[in-house]
Amino acid sequence: MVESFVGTWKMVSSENFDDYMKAIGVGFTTRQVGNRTKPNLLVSVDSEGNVCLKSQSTFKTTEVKFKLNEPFDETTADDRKTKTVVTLENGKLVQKQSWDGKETSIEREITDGKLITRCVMGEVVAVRTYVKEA
Ligand code: DKA
Repeated sequence: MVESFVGTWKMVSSENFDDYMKAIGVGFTTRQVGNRTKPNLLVSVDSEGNVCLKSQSTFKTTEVKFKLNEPFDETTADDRKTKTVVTLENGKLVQKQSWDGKETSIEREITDGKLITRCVMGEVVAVRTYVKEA
């Protein structure tokens, strides 16, 4: 259920994110900022099933609103214009972004009360861990 993701999450660790950003084509300057930034992720869902993922940081705040399984247009923090669809697969919230013939996925799951985010581009995987804010 998407409800288990609802709340405010604070990033506490990030592994291999520079390689992931390189793999999706993020330039040097934005990667420098991306590597230093510790975003908060706000997840909410309304009574009609509209899900909102808001990533807040000193670098940039981005927000997407969508219904599960329904494709939508997304502008990412690094300014890619993607066709995105989010699905729920065995408890994992899977955000697939397609642009310029490429595809990446951002997979989120709750493990031991933490929100684990895996950013996958081909063989390259970054793992970012978020904990719930009190
Ligand atoms: C996350 O939610 C991962 C978000 C992936 C963003 C990719 C582009 C970042 C460019 C600074 O932690």
